[in-house]
Amino acid sequence: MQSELRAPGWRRPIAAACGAAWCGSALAAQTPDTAAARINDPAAGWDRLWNTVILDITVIGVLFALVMAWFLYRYRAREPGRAGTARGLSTAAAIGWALIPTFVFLADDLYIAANGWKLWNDYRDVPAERIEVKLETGMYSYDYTYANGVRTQNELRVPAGKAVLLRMTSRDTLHSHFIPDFRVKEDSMPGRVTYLWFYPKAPGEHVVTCAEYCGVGHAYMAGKIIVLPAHEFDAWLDREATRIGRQAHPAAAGAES
Ligand SMILES: [Cu+2]
Repeated sequence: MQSELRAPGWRRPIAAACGAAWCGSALAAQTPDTAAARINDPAAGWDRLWNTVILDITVIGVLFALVMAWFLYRYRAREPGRAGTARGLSTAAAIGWALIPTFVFLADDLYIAANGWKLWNDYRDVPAERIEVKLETGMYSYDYTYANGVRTQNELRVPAGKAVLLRMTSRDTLHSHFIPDFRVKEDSMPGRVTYLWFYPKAPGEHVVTCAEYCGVGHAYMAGKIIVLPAHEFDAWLDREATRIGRQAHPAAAGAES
């Protein structure tokens, strides 16, 4: 099961090389070996990457604007009909002016792309310690089914401190399961199982919303994630299982039959 939820092998060497550029990964070796430490949650990484992109395009944009403004001022027409007298560049200088800025900006783009690739690979590798919930989307609801058969609609309860994997499909058209707080979003579609995972660290409530236009009720297709302390979640799941006449634990169900 784990193998199908890992990035393909051919991407691993590239991801590893990209990882060398990712300064945050150096900290991983110093983190204690707890369940939380073993979960490589890319959520914070997406924020860092977003901030890097915003900083880069701001610096580049301001730099270009200043240079352009200076050129406009410096080489302005001082009298009507006057022709410019600028000297032409040598071939070497012209090639240098074209190539050097290109490679400077390309290097920055590749650095950002490499970090994005590394994060995406982290995200596609689902932690082994997790709970799994099936999700069927439809116009216009999110229908969740837990491993013990408990079902909920538009409300997903999960335990704090455990990775949650959703295996998703759709009964009608394309939908999307977007949880902004956890920085995850994935489409669900008919005839195919897609997945997403997230790592809720603390109790609380989080919005789920559809991010794929799916029909006239799309704007109302929303739900919530309720993160409970682990013992409260277990108690709730057991209660619900009892309520629908099933046993929460397969072993107990086997003992009764
Ligand atoms: Cu939708």
